[in-house]
Amino acid sequence: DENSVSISESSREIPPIAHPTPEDAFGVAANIQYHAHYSPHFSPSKFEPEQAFFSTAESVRDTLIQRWNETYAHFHKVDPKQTYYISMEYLQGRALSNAIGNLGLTDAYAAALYKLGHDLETIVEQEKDPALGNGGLGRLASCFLDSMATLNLPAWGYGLRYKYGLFKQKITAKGQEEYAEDWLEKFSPWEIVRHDVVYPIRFFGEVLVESDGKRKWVGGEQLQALAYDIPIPGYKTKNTISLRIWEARSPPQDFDLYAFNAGKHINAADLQFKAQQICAVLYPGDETEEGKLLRLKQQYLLCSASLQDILARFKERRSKDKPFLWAEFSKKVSVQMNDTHPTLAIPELMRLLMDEEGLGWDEAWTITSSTVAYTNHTVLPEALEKWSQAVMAKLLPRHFEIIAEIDKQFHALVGKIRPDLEDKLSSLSILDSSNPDKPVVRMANLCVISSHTVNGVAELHSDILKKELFADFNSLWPTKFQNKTNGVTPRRWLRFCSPELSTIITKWLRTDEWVTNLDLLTGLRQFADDKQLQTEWAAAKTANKQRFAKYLQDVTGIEVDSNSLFDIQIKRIHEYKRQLLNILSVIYRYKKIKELSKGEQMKAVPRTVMLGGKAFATYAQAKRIVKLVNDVGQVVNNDRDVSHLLKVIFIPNYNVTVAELAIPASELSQHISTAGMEASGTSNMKFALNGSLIIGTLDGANVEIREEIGKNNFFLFGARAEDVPILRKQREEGKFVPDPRFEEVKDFIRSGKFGDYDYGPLLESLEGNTGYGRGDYFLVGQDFPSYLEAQSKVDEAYRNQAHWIKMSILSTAGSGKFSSDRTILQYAQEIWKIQACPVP
Ligand code: B1H
Repeated sequence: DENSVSISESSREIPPIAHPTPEDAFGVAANIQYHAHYSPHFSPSKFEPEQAFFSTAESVRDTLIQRWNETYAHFHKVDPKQTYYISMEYLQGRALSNAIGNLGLTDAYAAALYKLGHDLETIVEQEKDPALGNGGLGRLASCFLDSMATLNLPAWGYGLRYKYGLFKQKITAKGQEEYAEDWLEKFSPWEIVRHDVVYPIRFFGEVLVESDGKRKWVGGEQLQALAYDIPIPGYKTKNTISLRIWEARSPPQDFDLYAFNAGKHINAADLQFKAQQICAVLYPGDETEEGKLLRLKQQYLLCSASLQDILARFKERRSKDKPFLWAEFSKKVSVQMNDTHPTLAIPELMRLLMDEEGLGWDEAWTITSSTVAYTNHTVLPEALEKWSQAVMAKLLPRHFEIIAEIDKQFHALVGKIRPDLEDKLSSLSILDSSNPDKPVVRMANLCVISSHTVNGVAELHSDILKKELFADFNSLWPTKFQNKTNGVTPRRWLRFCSPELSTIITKWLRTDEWVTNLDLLTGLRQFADDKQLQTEWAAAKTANKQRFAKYLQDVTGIEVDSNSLFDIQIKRIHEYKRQLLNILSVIYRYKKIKELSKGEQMKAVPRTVMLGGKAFATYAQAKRIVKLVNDVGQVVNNDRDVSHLLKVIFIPNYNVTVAELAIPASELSQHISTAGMEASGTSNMKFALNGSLIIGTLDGANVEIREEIGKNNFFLFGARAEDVPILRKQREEGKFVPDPRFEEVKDFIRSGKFGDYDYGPLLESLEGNTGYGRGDYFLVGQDFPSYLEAQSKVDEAYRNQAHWIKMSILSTAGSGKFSSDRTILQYAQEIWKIQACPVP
């Protein structure tokens, strides 16, 4: 009859998955159209750039999912030792052009979009830049993921799925204003929600001691962490790894239907609301107790969900044929903590092994301490995390117990093997109760004590860790400390952001292998004097300058002369990074230009000074610096006597996308932190790689960059790290005699030339001990004269364009060391002990 279905024998045959991996323009276009029709997010009548972006991204995603699955299955089969990189921050930047570039499908997608009436460039610009991080530390994590995938390493990232990333910065007459950045407003095409990957997360509650002495954490609030995967494709490899980000939610059954029906709508959704708050924003201001608690909740959610996931995968990979031994754990798993923010991974792993898996303390400790490693990214005392013991004990009572026990055993160990260090214990211990009003947990000490390896991020920084910050730990465990100089991915930061320069490099090196073997760039050295290369190089730089000038005109309305020297400082606004030193010298330059005769003006080098960066919303001094830069720009750019020789532009809303435009256009970049304070810096590497010369101090990775590209190609100035404490002391003692030019500039600001905004607090911070600030703690006055001299050398050098271009070529040629592929390979070999596992 009509309703019966006839099933033949052959209907049991399983068809292959009809997966759409189109590689030619026609197939790609068909696939994009498929998504436009059958994965609709908009009304069907529209196929404008925005719709085209989402359909294109979904088409790319098909290929990424395919490769992600194959990679996961391959890792599962081979069961290699795997690294998990845990970070509170990632700054991924836009994904579309990077993904099709890594897949080698850029031309196919460009041609496909052309068929559909669009151009790739416009489509790429539709994508939001997800800013799930603050600055260098977050961008480093993203460069590392790119290198892990490209090197075929069995490695994954874990992070948090903040609803709102770092704020959007707008500049108004008042200075910086912050607006929420809703990167998920229209959903992200790159994340794949895993409804089956959900873990319970507990807060508060209490610890019960059971009859056998076992401890059990019960009660409190119970939430869940839900996994979202962002596929990370390697360059020219099938391997596609994962950035798994967690979202907090309340357990579904927790929606109190009875309360809701009884009209108590808000009560019913209480836990849902609490869960939403946890992942609402990146680093909520932690001035208040509420804010601090939220940040600790975020850190714990990240660590607990990630460790539960890691344990589940460890078990899953050996449940079939192999009997499973916990002692094997650290031969299969390595965990890297990106600064102290994920420190709770340590007590959480201990808790899971003891309370959930039934291991004893000693066994759990051996496993934990041979699994976790810690990267330190700063020596600034205010950035070294300390949590109130009371807050920790309340939110995470079991973890606080475990931390106290680790501390106790550490004390016993020191007593046993290094009694000479016992009088240092007050500074080495994890729990610091020296201030009875505010006992704290020192997260860095917990990390150093529990990790098998601790590393700094540049030679100088790692030396400071060994000789100063962690000197006593270093004497206790000298082999624990390592250096891993940071790096950046050459894919995003040269190959894709400057196709013009890339083409020239490939042509002269006769290979594009430099994209995965950046040391090959040294091959450019032999051509540095070649007129033909110089001409091509200059043309590429000019094209990049023009592109950026157009962008600046669009966002600021200011017209930029593409023939002027492009001088750029882009990074978070912080006193130690000394944007103030930069703008004070710009003011000096402005004054001097005004004093020149017409004839002298003809000889001056025209410059466009650009600064960009976000100031933390509650960092008043940083916000004053932003305001000053903008006020100086207003005056200088509207002064017809000088504006042909000097422009000052504040680049608004600095982020990864802006960096990709600015760095290739830069000719001079500023990395001018007080020596000893910038752990590494990573934009310095991106600029050097793009042939932008550096004016800088001997700080962080500048030291190594200067070594690699040659002293003559680096504009050096300023005090050395070892002299900084002495100079500060002299300053305190009133022995510092300021340069008259420094006084002249401050007076000029005081005169009201740049408006009536109160710059008092900013200027006072530059004085000796005036009460405000720390008496020019950052040594702006000290370094001002040598900075001006270095700037004059820049002008002089720029007058000889052929020589400048040669230096620019040598800068790129010497940047091979700063590939994150090199960095990650060192982590893999020297810390993680993992090997490549390429998908066949
Ligand atoms: C770096 C941070 C950082 N170091 C605290 N430390 C944060 C500290 O919001 N917080 O609480 C956020 C970030 N970030 C940077 O790491 C260094 O300053 C750079 O010099 C370095 O290049 C970068 C990557 O290693």
